[in-house]
Amino acid sequence: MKLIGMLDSPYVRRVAICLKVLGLEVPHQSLSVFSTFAEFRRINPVVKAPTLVLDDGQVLMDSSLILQFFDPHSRLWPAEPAARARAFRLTGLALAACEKAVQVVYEHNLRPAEKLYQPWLERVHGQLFAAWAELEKELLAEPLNAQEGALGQAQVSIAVAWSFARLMLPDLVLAADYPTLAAFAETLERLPVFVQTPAV
Ligand SMILES: N[C@@H](CCC(=O)N[C@@H](CS)C(=O)NCC(=O)O)C(=O)O
Repeated sequence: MKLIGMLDSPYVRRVAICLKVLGLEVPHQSLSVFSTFAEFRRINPVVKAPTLVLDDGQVLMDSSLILQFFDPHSRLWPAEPAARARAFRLTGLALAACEKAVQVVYEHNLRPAEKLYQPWLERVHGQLFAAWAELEKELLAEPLNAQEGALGQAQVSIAVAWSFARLMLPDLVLAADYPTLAAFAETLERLPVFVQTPAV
């Protein structure tokens, strides 16, 4: 079995951290969907990170599905329905923030500057800021447990999404605008499972 993808991808990183939280050791190969596109494509023709190659050769993709594969009893989610709904909501916001941040990065890094489409970029910025604003409100209203023993998909996904955005879009996503979120992510980034799984 092998997990494939670079830890600078928030999707790969959230899987890698969650695997550690679950106490699972899965071999990891750092292949890039860009600089090692051809090699990646030989493993997964769709070239999506993360990719998980199973021992029987089956190739899975999508971070949420890969995590579901490794966590059949939902240890990374609260069991109580209201807490579970909140964890799903927060994780959904974090994943939307990842998606929008990745879109902004691709827009700037892959498209020639003269071909940037400003109305699209503004729409994506608005969606990204909305996701952070919702998360900021949520964490302010009811803090999440940031202790290593209490980590689930919600905490991991929020912190990973935030750190990715701060790393890749430091002038767009400002810590001062979302202080609760920034402090929460900073706390998690100091935990051993995060430190052992660096984005860079
Ligand atoms: N919904 C997917 C998103 C994965 C994703 O978009 N990963 C990026 C890397 S950050 C990727 O594979 N990019 C290459 C591409 O889409 O062509 C997940 O949760 O795994």
